[in-house]
Amino acid sequence: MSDSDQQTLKIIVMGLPNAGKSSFIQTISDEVHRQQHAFSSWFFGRLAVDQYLTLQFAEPPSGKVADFMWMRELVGTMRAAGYILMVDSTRSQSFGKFASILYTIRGFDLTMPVVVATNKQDQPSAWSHEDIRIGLHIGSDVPVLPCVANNRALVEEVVVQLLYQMMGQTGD
Ligand SMILES: Nc1nc2c(ncn2[C@@H]2O[C@H](COP(=O)(O)OP(=O)(O)OP(=O)(O)O)[C@@H](O)[C@H]2O)c(=O)[nH]1
Ligand SMILES: [Mg+2]
Repeated sequence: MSDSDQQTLKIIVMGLPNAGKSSFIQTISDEVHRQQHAFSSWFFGRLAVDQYLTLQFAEPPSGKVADFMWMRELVGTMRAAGYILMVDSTRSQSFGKFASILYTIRGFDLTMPVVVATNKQDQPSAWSHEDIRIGLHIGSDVPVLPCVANNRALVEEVVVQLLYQMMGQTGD
C-alpha cells in the first residue's frame, strides 16, 4: 500500500468551556495529547478507523470561542474536514452563546460538515436534543444528536454522522 492510500481527516471539537469536549475526544481516541501554550491549550486525539483512514480530533482552547475574530481566523486557516459542536444540554443559559458558535462556522462556509452533540444527556436536567434543535432553530441539514461523553456508542454515532455529512450523505 502506498502513502497516498492513507488519509488523515482533521475534525475540530468545539464548544463552550466545560461542555465535555476533552471527555468526548478521550472516549473516541486510541491516543491523546495536550499541547500547552502560555494561556491556553489544545487537546488532540487520534483514531485509526482502518488502514486507510485516520481521524485527528482537535479541541481548541474553549475560552477563545467567544472571540469572533479569533474564530473566523481559526475556521479560515484550520482546513478542517468537519466540526463537532458540543453543548452542555443542562445549561440553557449558554444556548445563545452556543448558537453564535454554530452561526460563525455556518456563516463562514455553509457547505462545511457540522454536527451538534447535545452532551450530558445522562443528567436529569438536560434538555433533549429535539428541544435544543427547535429552540435554536437548527435546520434539518445539521444533525443534532444526543450524547454522553463517556458513552462510547453515543460518541461513535456522533462521529459516524459527521462522516456521513463529509461524504454528502444523510445517513438515514
Ligand atoms: N454527567 C456528565 N458529565 C460530563 C459529560 N461530559 C463531560 N462531563 C463532565 O464535565 C466536566 C467537563 O468535561 P471536559 O471533557 O473537561 O469538558 P471540556 O469541554 O473539555 O472543558 P474545557 O476544555 O475546560 O472547556 C468534567 O467534570 C466531565 O466529567 C457527560 O456527558 N455527562
Ligand atoms: Mg477540554
